[in-house]
Amino acid sequence: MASAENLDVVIVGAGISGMYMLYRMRKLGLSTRVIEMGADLGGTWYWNRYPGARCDTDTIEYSYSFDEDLQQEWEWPERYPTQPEILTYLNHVADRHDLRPDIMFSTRVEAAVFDEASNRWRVTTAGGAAFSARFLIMATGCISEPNIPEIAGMETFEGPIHHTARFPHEGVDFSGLRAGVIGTGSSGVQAIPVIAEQATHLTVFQRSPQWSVPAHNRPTDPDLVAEIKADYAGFRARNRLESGAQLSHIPANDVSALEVGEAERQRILEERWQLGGFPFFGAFNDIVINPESNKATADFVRAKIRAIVKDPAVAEMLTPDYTIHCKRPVLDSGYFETYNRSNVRLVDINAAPIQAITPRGIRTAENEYALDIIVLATGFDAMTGALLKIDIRGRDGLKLRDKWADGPVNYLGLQVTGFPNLFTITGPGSPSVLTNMMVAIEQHVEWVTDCISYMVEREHACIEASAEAQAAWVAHVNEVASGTLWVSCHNWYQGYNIPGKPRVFMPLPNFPPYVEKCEAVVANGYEGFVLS
Ligand code: N01
Repeated sequence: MASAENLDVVIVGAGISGMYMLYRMRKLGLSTRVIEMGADLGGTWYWNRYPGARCDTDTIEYSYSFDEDLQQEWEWPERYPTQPEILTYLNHVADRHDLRPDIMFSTRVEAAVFDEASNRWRVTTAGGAAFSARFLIMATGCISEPNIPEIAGMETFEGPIHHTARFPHEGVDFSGLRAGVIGTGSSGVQAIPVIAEQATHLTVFQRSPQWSVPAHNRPTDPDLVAEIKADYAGFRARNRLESGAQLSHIPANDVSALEVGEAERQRILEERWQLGGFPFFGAFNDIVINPESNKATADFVRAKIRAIVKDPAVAEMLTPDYTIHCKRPVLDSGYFETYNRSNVRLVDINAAPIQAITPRGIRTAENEYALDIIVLATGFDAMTGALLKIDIRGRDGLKLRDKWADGPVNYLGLQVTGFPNLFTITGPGSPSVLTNMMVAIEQHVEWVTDCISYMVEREHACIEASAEAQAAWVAHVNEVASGTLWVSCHNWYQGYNIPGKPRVFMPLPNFPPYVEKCEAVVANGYEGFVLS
C-alpha cells in the first residue's frame, strides 16, 4: 500500500466550489489539497467548450461574493459571460489568492475509504498517489459527468464525435462540414445556432422539444452595475432571498396567473419575454405549482414558437406538450429562428428513433443522414454521477454506490449517514441546481467551513448525520418536490435521461427556507448530526 501524505482536508474538484473551499480551509490554517481530474481549474467552465457556451445567469450575480475588492474591480462586458470569460475570471481568482500550489491537476480520484481506527479518509488516485485526511470534501459538481449514450455503431463513424462537455480545447471549425447534433437541452440550444452559421448543413436530432425563452444578451448596463456596486453586499443578500426557481435577482411577480384577466396576463408575459432570461419564469408566482398557471404561460410560449418558425410542420415538432419549466429552463439566442435557415433540418427521433451510427452518418427508423461530424449534446449523469464514479466507502466498508442504489439519501444535501467527515458541496437533497449555482455553492462552502471550524475548536473527531435526521430529510425533500410540477415530466432532476437510474427527485426546491434550516441546525448545536 502506497504511503499516504497526511493532510487535514482533501477536496475533490477544482471548479467554483473546490476553489472557494480551498480558500476557506486555508484561512482556517488547515493543510489542504485539491485533487482535480482536469489539466487546469474551472470545472464546468474548463470542460464545456462547445460553440456558443456561455452562462445563462446574469454575470453580476454569477460571480464570487466573498472578495469585496474583487467584485468591485471585476468588469463583465455582457449580461451573460462566455465560457472563456468565466475561465479567465476563475484563473484571476486563483492567481489573486495563490490557490494553484495546493491543487493537483490531471489527477483522478479513484477511491476514498474511511478508516474507523484513525477516523481518517484514505484517498487514492488513478496514478497510485494516496492521501490521508481528516475531512473529505466532494466538490465534484452537479452537472459534470457526461452522458454518452450507447448507440450501436458509434465506433464505426469515420468523422469525429464530440460531447459538448468534452469539446476539443483548440475548438472545431465546422465550415464545409455536414454536422449532426443529438440533443436539444441548454448545451444543444446554445450550440445549434452557432454551428448552423458555420456548417454547410446541420441536422438536429431531437428527442424532446425544448421550452426555451430568449436570453436577450446585451452589453452590460453601466448604470445598473454602478447601482449594484454601490451596495454589492446588499445586492447579494437580497439575491439570496430572491434566489428561487427563477435564478435571478429580478423578483418574481407576487401574483398568480389566474388572479389577472387575459389581457393583463398577456401583458405581463410579454413584458417578461422582453426582459429575457430566467425572469420570464417569474411572471407569476405559481407556474411551478399550479397546472393552470403553468398552461397559461406555456400557451404564450407555444404561440411565440409558432410565430417565429415559418414552416408549420417544423414549428409543431419544436413545440413541447409537457409542463413548462419542468425540465430545466433553457435560454437561447436565435434558437427557434435557426430552423428558418435553408441549411438546417430537424429530425424527430421520438417518432423515428436513432438505430445506429454508421461510418457515414446516422440511421434512424426512417432515414439515413449523411454527416461529417457529430456533436453529442446529450447532457449529464447529474447530481450523483461524478460522486458515484469514485469508489467511496464509509463505516464497515459500506459503499456509497450501494447506499444510494435506490437513489441518493443524505441530510441537508451535505452528509450521508455512515460516512463521517465527508461533505458534499451542493449535493442531492440541497437546492443546488434549482438556485443560482454561485449562491448555492457559497452557502454550502461557508456552512462546511463553520462546521469544520467548530469541530477543530472543540476537538471533535467526527461529525456524521444521524439515521433519523437523514430519514426525515429525505422525506422532506420528497414532500416538497411532490408539491411541484417538477415531478410531472421526464427531466434529469429525476434521472430520466440515464437508462436504469433510480427515479428520485434530487434537488430541493426553494433556497431561502433551506438556508434558514441550515442556520437553525447550527444554532441548535448541529442538530441531527452526531458529534464524537
Ligand atoms: O443536457 P440536457 P445539457 N438519445 O440533459 C437529449 C446546465 N447547463 O448539457 O430531453 C437522444 O438538458 C435529451 O433529450 P430528453 C443546465 O442546468 C447550463 O443541454 O432527455 N437524445 C436532451 O434534449 C442544463 O439543464 C448552461 O428527451 C438524448 C439533451 O439530449 C444542464 O447543464 C449550458 C439522449 C440533453 O439535454 C444540462 O444541459 C449548458 C439519447 N440517448 C448546460 N440522451 C448554461 O449556463 C439525452 N438526449 C447556459
